[in-house]
Amino acid sequence: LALVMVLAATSAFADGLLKIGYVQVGHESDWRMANTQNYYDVFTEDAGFELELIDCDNDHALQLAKVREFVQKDFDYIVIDPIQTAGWDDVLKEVQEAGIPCIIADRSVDASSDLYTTAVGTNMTAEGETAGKWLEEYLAGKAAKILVIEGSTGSSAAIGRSEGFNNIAANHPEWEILASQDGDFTQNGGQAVMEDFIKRFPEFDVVVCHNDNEAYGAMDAMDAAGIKYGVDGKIIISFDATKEGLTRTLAGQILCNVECNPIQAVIVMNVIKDIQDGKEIPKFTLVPDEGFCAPGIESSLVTVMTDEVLAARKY
Ligand code: GZL
Repeated sequence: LALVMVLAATSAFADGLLKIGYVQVGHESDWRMANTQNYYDVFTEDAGFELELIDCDNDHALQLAKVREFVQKDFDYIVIDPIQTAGWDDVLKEVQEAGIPCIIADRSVDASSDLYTTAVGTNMTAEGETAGKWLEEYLAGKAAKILVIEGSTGSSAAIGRSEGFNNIAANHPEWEILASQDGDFTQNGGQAVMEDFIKRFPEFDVVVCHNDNEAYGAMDAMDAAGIKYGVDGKIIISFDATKEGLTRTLAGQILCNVECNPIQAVIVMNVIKDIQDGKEIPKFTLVPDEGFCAPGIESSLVTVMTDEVLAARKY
């Protein structure tokens, strides 16, 4: 039995590759596809890794099950991008008891940071505040009726962006948030919510979309209803600043687009290497991002889009 165990142990490391299990949110948006591709580009065998990435198709229960599977298969590292913030304590304890380092990436969990090794991600509340501050600057005291197409309910991205935007809106009694509804970070979701909003609210000035794909859906709905948007129409604010999102910002269709950088795999890989080298690692590593606005708009807060800015974008 001992010989068998030794052989088994050596076979696990025979190829010398670190086995990384990544439990991914899904494939709901351009941002998500860029994030997934980035992990495949970085965690290669040449770089010393064997990556298994599971697309959990926005199914929280499936995420928990796949993490437990990775524990059974004795992965060297488990990386989790949590669909929702709630419900992670038990499975994180199981990962910890199995002695497997666990990295929370992109979105965050409502669990004690004692339950995982470290986290890597953006500051979603700051992203929401950037959007609010840009609107504050653009409206310059004018009143506004605001509609919000939120991201997936319960996700740290939707929670953070709403919290940040509302932090700024709280200072503006002349702003009226008419409604806020979940568009699930998809183009179809954004279109369905916007169609409902158009029926319910004949008067509105601003549509805040929690990601670019929702913004495209909102534009589809407004096009179908003959509603103009852009510098001479409704103000569309979006998040993610993907290549297509910034193309539409440069075209003046989206007036403000707040980046959330999906290119996070190298940061996660460097954290893993530091753990391998026994280095002290921080509990959180911030992925920096910035904001953009359409040409012709003066702003001290965000970058004004130009052809050069768009050409330099990587995703
Ligand atoms: C944000 C990320 C969000 C993106 C959406 O970090 O989790 O999920 O904003 C994606 O495009 O669906």
